[in-house]
Amino acid sequence: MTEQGTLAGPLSTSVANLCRRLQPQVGQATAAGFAEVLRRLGAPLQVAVAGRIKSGKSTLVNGLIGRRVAPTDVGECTRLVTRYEYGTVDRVEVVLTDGSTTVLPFDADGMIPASLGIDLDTVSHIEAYLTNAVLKDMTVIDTPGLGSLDSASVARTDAVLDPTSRDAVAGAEAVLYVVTQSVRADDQQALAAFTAATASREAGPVNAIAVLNKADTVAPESVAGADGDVWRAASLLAEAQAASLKPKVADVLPVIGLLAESAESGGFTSADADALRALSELDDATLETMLLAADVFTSWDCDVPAGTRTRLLDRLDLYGVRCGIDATRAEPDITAGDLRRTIGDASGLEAVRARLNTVFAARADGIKAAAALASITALAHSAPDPTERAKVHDAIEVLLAKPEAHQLRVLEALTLVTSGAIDLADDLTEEVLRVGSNADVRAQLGMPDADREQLTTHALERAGWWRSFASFGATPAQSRVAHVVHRAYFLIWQQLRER
Ligand SMILES: Nc1nc2c(ncn2[C@@H]2O[C@H](COP(=O)(O)OP(=O)(O)OP(=O)(O)O)[C@@H](O)[C@H]2O)c(=O)[nH]1
Ligand SMILES: [Mg+2]
Repeated sequence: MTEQGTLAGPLSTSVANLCRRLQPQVGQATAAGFAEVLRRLGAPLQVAVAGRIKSGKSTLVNGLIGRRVAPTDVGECTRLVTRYEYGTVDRVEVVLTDGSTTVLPFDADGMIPASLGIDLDTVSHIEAYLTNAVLKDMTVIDTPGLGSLDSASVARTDAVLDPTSRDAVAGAEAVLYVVTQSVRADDQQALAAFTAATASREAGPVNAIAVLNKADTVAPESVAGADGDVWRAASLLAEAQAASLKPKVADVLPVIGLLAESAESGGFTSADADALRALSELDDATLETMLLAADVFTSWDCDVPAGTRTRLLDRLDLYGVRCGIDATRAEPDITAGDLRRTIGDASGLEAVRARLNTVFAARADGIKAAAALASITALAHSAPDPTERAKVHDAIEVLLAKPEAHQLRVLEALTLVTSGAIDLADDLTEEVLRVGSNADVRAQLGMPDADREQLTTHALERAGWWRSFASFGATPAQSRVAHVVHRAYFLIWQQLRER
């Protein structure tokens, strides 16, 4: 296969050029290795969705892809890793442990069948190729629930991730970690295990953001300062979780995966909109009673058929039903399409998408290039001909001296800081993460509204501060990071002046 897609940035381009230039000058085996490196460099970023059992991973995956394709809730597929990749025709393959593949038909609803009809012990994972555009930018890897409810196995971090999942997520370059209301000790362990399983890869540091899923089920009275508002309660809770998961993850964002799935995948139909309209015409007292609990909602005597109400509950749950009714009451002529958009907005998915784009897009170039360079180094190492080895090593040396290679040092610094290997004051840790995790200069400097002169002055000032911290105030380990941050600010300053 030849390389596909576009390269992630200047560093990946330099690495790709290196491969292409050297390819005709090396032996067959090394040249074939280069071809594989080129293919991976051009492939979309590999994002694994991980989290505890039944935290809503697959539902969220459907929301992100914009299609209800991943089986949720029941079925054996929730125990398998599924990779969702971009393809020109929809196709699902089961990959067996012996490396062979079998094509799997979609079920009647266009989903991956919940049951495969194949002995699960012989199955490695599932590959789904879909035409959905989102997958052009990232391959999404849905994983089985991490952790176990019994504390004995939870105690052993290794047991959190079974060997099959470990292999299939080993290629992950970024992680979307799904938590629910309470971040428990085993959540922390699962994340640590996941980080260990992926960080041992050449790809280097794992880039993780977390979502507080099922935000609709947060009881507002359980959160101080929420004023009875579910979304505010979830946001406050997510903030507290961010503090406890830091610096392992960049952020914790509240999200309602179920509403995202229903709004994005066409699960919410005009029949559902009609049902919400009928319910919105009920008197307040009846409605409040019905919305108390799921079984009351479906069993209460009312004109909307019970089956329709069950369907609404499946798609929206009580919180989503209330959102829909509120929107319909506020605007009685609202179209089904606008109602669907309102429900989509209430899911919080847009903020998750935006964050995925900033965190992962900012680092994709470095992540991809680091993995490629590690592979190239390994290829050179195993090349039989010493002149060939020297040629590749020289080319890598030249590449590492280029300004764009600075990203690799930034990634390394981020790994040191996020893994806790280096102790830095909280505000400095935050600053390193901000500079290293954003693509946009204003976001890197934390000055969204500043003009160019203010940005230039600030970048220069921080460059100076980090340089003197590197020389005077720091331990040797801190000093390494400080040099990298100093250089990052210097490059920002240079870039601002050149514009
Ligand atoms: N109320 C509510 N329910 C949700 C939400 N997201 C998922 N669910 C429900 O939670 C259940 C589990 O969802 P899944 O997406 O299958 O969870 P999972 O993490 O993939 O589960 P496993 O793969 O088995 O570990 C389903 O019944 C979903 O409908 C949400 O945001 N709100
Ligand atoms: Mg699942």
